[in-house]
Amino acid sequence: MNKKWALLSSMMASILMLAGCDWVVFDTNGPVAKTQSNAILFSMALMAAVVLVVYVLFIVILYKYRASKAPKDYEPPHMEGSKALEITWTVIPIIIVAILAVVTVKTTFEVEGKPKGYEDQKPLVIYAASSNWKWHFSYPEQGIETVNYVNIPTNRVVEFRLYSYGPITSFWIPQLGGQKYAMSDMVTKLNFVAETPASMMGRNANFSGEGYAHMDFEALSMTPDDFEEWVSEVKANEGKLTEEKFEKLLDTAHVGRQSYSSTHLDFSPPPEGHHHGSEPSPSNESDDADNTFDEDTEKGNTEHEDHSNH
Ligand SMILES: [Cu+2]
Repeated sequence: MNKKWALLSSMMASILMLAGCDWVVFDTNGPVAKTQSNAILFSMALMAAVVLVVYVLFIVILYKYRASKAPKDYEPPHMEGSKALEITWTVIPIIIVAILAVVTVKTTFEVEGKPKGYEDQKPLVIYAASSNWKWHFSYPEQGIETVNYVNIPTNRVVEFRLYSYGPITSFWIPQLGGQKYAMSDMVTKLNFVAETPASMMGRNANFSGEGYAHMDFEALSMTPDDFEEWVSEVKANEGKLTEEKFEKLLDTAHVGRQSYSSTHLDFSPPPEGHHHGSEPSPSNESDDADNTFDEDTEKGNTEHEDHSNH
């Protein structure tokens, strides 16, 4: 009776636990999340197959070598150094690990590139910066900025450029794809496409301090028309984000949603191009270096990759 109860309650517990999860990683919206979700499912299937083989062998061997009616002094023939067996249990794990490695590397390169089917589209750039304990979203193309929510058009590549005004955080919208670190000293990039309009959960996935748990936001994908309409509404109705306002915002721990009709990118540029890396000491900063920086900015030459000489 006791055993039955134990079994029943453990079954109930797992059912409740499974019902409590919303499986958001597998509830994909767009090609990047789909690729990652497929890689996870494939790995789990392969591992399940290994577990299945082990359990079948376990049962077969338990049965085959159970206590028998053989005489007490019976000793089975001694086997040593079976080449066939040793090759088998060395080669099989190598094959399994090789398959997992190939799939993982292929997936990693695939999700780092332009999303499948959207290769020749110009991405919509959105800077996503974290500060204690908020997310700032700047749309340089549209000239608007939001706090703690991000709206994106569907069927358009969105290039999130991540950085932080504080400790390292991790930017994660599970339904769009995997997470990446946002750091104070360099910009990291994530390319996503949302294919259906949806309200998605986004959050900081890296413990960064006491307010970390509150660093969640809504990522709302909407049709391109709705997106354009929202952009013009923000431009028409919201105030400009001044340097003073932005500094005050950075210092405020918890804020709700905010919208502005300008971005902080001009007076507080992201750590990319010549803005990345540690601040040089003032004595090292010659006039010449300043001129180089200005020229680069004029050419729109702000990509990290373009700076090979520093
Ligand atoms: Cu660089």
